[in-house]
Amino acid sequence: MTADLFDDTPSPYVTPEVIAPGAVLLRGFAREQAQALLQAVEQLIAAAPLRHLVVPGGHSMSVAMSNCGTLGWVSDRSGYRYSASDPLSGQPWPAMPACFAELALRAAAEAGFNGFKPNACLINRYQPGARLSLHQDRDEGELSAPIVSVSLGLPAVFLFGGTRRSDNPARYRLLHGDVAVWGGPSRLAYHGVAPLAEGDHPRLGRQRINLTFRRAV
Ligand SMILES: O=C(O)CCC(=O)C(=O)O
Ligand SMILES: [Mn+2]
Repeated sequence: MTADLFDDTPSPYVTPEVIAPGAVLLRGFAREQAQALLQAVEQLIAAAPLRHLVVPGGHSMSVAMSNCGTLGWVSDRSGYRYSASDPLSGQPWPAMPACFAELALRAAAEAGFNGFKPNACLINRYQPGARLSLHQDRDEGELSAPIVSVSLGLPAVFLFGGTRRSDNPARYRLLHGDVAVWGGPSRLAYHGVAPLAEGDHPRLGRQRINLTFRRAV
């Protein structure tokens, strides 16, 4: 059996694991779709390349990002916001592939949030050492919709705390095909990703790809 076949074994998904009110891990939920998702990611980042955004403080993020959908999350020295076009090209972001929207809708429903129609998908690429410090996703305007977050490639340690920055976050190991969903009372929970450990994933090598689906206005 080749490493690649092993990587695409059928989903071991069983049931949601509740990590906080309104927040669940769906372990293995996206495993069967992973290959299709990654093929789509390759096309998307050929059209709208991954880039290290600058934050208002002036430093570049260690995570490289791109977007698809009608709106994309961007950052520069003036702040964070959603933009209908890619600042690199001035062109609209690539459309959200049907397989992305379908997976996000199903994952949200599995977590108890019916009718999720994301219009923004942030594509995050982590290489070893890259991290995302504790933050809230609060640039969306539309806070009644959940966040759906899909992990592909190398394992990561996901930090998930409460709605106050001082709440000590719990740590969860997220693997290829795992999906996290948070909304309702956890919609503004602080979360982040610890520095990515070295590794060699059979499909993605030294990378982790995260797809974060949101309803932005
Ligand atoms: O990479 C992850 O698992 C989380 C990404 C995230 O929190 C974000 O993009 O806002
Ligand atoms: Mn986030």
